[in-house]
Amino acid sequence: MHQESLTEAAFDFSQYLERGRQLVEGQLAVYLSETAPKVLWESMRYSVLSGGKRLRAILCLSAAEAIAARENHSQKEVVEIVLPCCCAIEMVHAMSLIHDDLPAMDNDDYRRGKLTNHKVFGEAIALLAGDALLLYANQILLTKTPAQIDPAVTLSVASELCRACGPKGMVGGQVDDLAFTGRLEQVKIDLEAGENEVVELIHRGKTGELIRFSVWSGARLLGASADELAILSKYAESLGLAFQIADDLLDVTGDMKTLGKTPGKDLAANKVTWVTVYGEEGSRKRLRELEDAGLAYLDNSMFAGAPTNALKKLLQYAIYRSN
Ligand code: GRG
Repeated sequence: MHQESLTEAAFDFSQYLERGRQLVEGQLAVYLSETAPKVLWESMRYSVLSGGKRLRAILCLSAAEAIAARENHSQKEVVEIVLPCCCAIEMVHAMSLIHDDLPAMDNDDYRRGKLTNHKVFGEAIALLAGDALLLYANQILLTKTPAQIDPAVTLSVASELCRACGPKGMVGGQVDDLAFTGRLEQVKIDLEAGENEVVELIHRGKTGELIRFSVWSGARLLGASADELAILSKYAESLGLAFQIADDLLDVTGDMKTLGKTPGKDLAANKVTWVTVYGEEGSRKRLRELEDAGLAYLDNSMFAGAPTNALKKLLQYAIYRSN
C-alpha cells in the first residue's frame, strides 16, 4: 500500500492541482462565453463549468511538462501549446457525463453535487449540448492550438481524439457497458470458466481511452518521440484502468455528499464493475498492481532527469482519491 506517499510532498501537489484547475477553468470560461442560442450555451456551461477534478486536463499538462523540460520550453510556452487541448478534453469529458446521465443510459439525477443537465434543461437540450460540446472541442483543438505547432501534429492529435471517443473508444466501451448491464451472474460464471476480459474491456473503452489520449496528446504536442509516447501510453493505460476501478470502489464506499452523485447504483443495476465481479479486496489488489506498473513505466531510463513527479502523484491521486 503506497497511499502515504501522496502526502510526502517533494513538491506541493495540492497547489499543483489547484494551479492546473485554475488555468483550465479560466480558459474554458473564455471558450464558452458565447450567447446564442442562449439555452444551448447555458446548458454547455452548466456542465463544463460545474467543478470536477480536471484530472484529464491536468494529465495532459503534466505529460507536456515532462517532455518540455528536455526541449527547453518555458512554462508559459507549454501552457500556450497545450491549453486548447486540455480544454477540448474537458469538453469531451463533460459531454460524456451529460449523455451518461440521461434516462436512456445511467439515469442519474445528480452529478458534481448538482442536478444533472437533463434535469435542468430537459433531455433534448442535454443531448444537443453534448453533441455541441463534442464538435466544439475539436474545433477549439484545431483552431486554437498555436500555429508554431506543425499542422500535421495538430491534425494527428485531433484524429486521435476522435478515435479515443469513437467506436473503438468511449462509445464502444459505453455500448459494452450497457450490453452487459444486468448480466452480472453470467459474467461471473464465465469468469469461473476462465473468461475474464469483459470488465477490463468495458473500463478500457469507456474510461481508459480518453485518459490515455490526455497523456498522449500533451506529450505529442511537445514533440515526444515514438518511444516516449509508447511508454507514456502504457503509464496512462494503467492509470485509466485504475481510475475506473477506484470509481467502482467509491460507488460502494462513498456517500452522496463526497461523491456529488448517488452511490450504490452499480450493484442495484446489476452492473458489471470491478467490484461487483472481483469484490472489494480483488479491486484493491488490482489497484496496487496498477500503481506499481504505472510508476515503473515512469522510472524508465528514457525519462531520467525529466520531471515526472506530477505524473506519479496523479496516478496515486487517481487511485486513492475520495471523490
Ligand atoms: C464521447 C462521443 C462520446 C460519447 C460518450 C456516454 C458515453 C459515450 C460514455 C460514458 C463515459 C463515462 C461517463 C465513463 C465513466 C468515466 C468516469 C469514471 C467519469 C467520472 O470522471 P471524474 O471522476 O469526474 O473525473 P469529474 O466530475 O471529477 O470531472
